[in-house]
Amino acid sequence: MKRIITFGTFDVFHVGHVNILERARNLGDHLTVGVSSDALNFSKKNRYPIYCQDDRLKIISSLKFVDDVFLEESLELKDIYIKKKQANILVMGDDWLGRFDWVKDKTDCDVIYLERTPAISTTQVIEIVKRI
Ligand code: C2G
Repeated sequence: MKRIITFGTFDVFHVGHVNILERARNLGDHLTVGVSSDALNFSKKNRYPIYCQDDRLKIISSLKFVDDVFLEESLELKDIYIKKKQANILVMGDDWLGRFDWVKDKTDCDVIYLERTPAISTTQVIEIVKRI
């Protein structure tokens, strides 16, 4: 059984999020998703997500190709989460290309970066809605 893990904020959920989660799940038999906490987002972007962490966890856990969710509290704890969840492959979008290669040295987990879905992002959706 091949276990996949991925991470993200998944704020203002959109089709780019669906696509990466679906493709991640298709690489194996089980998909765990680490959903970034509100505090982690604040520390990275200096603002809180539009949707709170409980709502984002609920949305992600309701998807048919997601088997398990948990809160990601730090970007640097990936090796700990991977060992705990017994993941074989870490999947990230290619906006993170190379950023989590260090995980390969600390765990038995492979790291794969998948192409992002073009022309959609949470930031873009927020900007469009602001202008309406
Ligand atoms: N994504 C994508 N295509 C888009 C937008 C996003 O494939 N058009 C992917 C990203 O590459 C990422 C995932 O969807 O793999 C979640 O994206 P974000 O919510 O923007 O996640 P981020 O804030 O980058 O948090 O530990 C890593 C962080 O938790 C990632």
